[in-house]
Amino acid sequence: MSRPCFIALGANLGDPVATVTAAIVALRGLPQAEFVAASSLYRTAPVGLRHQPDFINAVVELAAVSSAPTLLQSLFAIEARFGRQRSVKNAPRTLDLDLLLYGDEISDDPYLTLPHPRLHERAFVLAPLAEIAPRLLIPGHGEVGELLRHCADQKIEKLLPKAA
Ligand code: PH2
Ligand code: MG
Ligand code: MG
Repeated sequence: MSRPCFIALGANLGDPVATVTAAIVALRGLPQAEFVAASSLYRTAPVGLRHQPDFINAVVELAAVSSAPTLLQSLFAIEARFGRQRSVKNAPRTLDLDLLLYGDEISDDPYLTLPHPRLHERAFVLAPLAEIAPRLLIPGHGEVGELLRHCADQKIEKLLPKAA
């Protein structure tokens, strides 16, 4: 049985548009999950650590057949392939892949908290998520579209698709 799962992509070092675009291709190729949908790319102001470049963000939906920890390992492997180095929390990064939701699984394990503990308050996650799943319910918080309306003060801009 497969589970609907949602992955947030974020990048703000190097060429973030190229990286996020290539990371979506990498997620499509994961053997343990089927691709369902990808959002547009968004340019977003940094949340948390302020003085760093704007981010490019997007969200992908997969139908996963592996367990959540196994999927997470695959996400770490893709991050590493794109040169991710871990330093301080919220530091600039070449690629960040966060597992937002894994079916209706709820977990307070600090290694993998589900749903992602801050997703309901971040426009850079909610706007791309609302594009592909506006009625999705975030357990304990409510509907994605409604949560996004509460983040109207956060600066985000949808990028136009590149002309062929
Ligand atoms: N990721 C963070 C912290 N702040 N801000 C934006 N705009 N986009 C991100 O992806 C992001 C962030 C931690 O992962
Ligand atoms: Mg993150
Ligand atoms: Mg992360």
